[in-house]
Amino acid sequence: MPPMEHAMPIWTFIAVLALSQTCFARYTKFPEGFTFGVATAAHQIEGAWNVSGKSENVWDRLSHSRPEMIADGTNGDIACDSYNRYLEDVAELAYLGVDFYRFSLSWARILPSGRVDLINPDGIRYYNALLDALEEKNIEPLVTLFHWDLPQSLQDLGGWANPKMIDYFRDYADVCFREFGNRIKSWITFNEPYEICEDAYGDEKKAPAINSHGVGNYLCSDTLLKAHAEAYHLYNETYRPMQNGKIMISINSIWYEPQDPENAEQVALAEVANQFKFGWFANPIFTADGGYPTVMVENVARQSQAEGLPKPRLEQFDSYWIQRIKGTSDFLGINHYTTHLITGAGVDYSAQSPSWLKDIGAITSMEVGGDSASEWLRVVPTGFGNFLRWCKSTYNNPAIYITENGFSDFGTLQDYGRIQYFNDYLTEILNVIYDDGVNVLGYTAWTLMDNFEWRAGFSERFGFYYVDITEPDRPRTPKLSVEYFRQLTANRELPQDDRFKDPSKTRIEL
Ligand code: PNW
Repeated sequence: MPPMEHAMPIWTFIAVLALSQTCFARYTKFPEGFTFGVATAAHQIEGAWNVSGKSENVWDRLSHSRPEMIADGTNGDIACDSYNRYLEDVAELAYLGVDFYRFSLSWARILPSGRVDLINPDGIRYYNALLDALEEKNIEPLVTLFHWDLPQSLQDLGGWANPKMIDYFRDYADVCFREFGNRIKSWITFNEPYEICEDAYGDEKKAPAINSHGVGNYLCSDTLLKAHAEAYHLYNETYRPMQNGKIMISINSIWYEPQDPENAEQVALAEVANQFKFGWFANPIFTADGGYPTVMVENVARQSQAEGLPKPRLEQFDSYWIQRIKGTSDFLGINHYTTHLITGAGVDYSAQSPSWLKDIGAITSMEVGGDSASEWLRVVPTGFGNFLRWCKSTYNNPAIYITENGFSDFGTLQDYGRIQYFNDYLTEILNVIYDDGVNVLGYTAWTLMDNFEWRAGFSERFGFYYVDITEPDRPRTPKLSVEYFRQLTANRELPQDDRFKDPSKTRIEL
């Protein structure tokens, strides 16, 4: 056959060039010093819910007393059995090649009464054993103090709606810093304050499902932000000089974008929604003025007045607390999964009265991006890039760690959807780092293995490893994404390997 028949016609060559501009990532290599990790949370993986001195927490209570509230009726009694199988966890982490492991401490395991009158030696032993195993594999711990599993005894006193929780949290943090701070150099106080305050107190999407909409959510945020600040100051003044670590908070965003970027009303409302969602907790800590976002204080005041209340349901912090809360995080910890749209002004019909949603005064829509197994999780990588640029400009170019990002499916081992999600979201990180100078220092994938996904039980799966919960020894099977992430951490570069591309997706044939 004459060689010419193999040559590429010029128009094909041009098409390939054009495609490479639009379809392929412009940047693939992560900057020097950028770190990778994966995350879990105690209640979602540990199990051993009532052994070795651990007491009941709010998720034990909800899943036992109201199992119909959990999609598949499961609970965290055994979960992934990490209390017994933590060495398997660490072996998997080592295989993934991560720099750090983000996990959380179970308050009810360390302090069964919730208070410091009794420190449970088995709880301390368990976390020390996990820390030993991580140290042996050279994996840095990044430890969350509170990932939603409040001791039920403290919930019985009102939980985060009770201002006394500021002291209880500080005391709990004190025990953790003292017991583990010689080897934990990175702390997170709270995981996702919005989900705690809005979902668990303002709604019933999370335990303890108080559903005090428009009231309990704001009582919670007052307490939680003060508790965070007190833990920060305790660390900063008492422990940092000896232990030399860092401490931050992880805030979740659903990023809101206008459905029509040309529509000025939608653009303005999207900003209001972002202030209500992310700014609620970020503004008090990461802005120069501090305090709750002005638009939030004003909107709630207006609504409260219309409701005939003598005082607004949310009030600005006084000047003491504004100062005390401001600047209390060494990094901006971001959990990000998804973007939703704002379609216009008005009261969302799903909004109860009063409520956070009604206080915003905007209509939201999820008609954007690709599907996942979770109703709320739409795949919109460009939203992530836009959100990170907004963080840079809104919070004066903070140092950022992505402390969670991930994708749910129903448990397939050939998890091309997850790989594509990671690849596209990581591409956005590279773009904002190199094109916009956003200071992202590290990335945490959610999650090591399929685990107890709160009210979704085990019906939505976010893990690198598939976990068979019908087997007593909870066997874990690597999904294809394990290989993807392993290649990423080994080369510090987005993997280009064809085997990570979904063969069922139509390819452009040249
Ligand atoms: C996080 N959203 O929750 C939690 O930190 C994890 O414990 C959880 O398993 C994981 O994400 C997956 O759900 C979120 O609506 C809940 O954007 C809701 C949202 C994001 C994260």
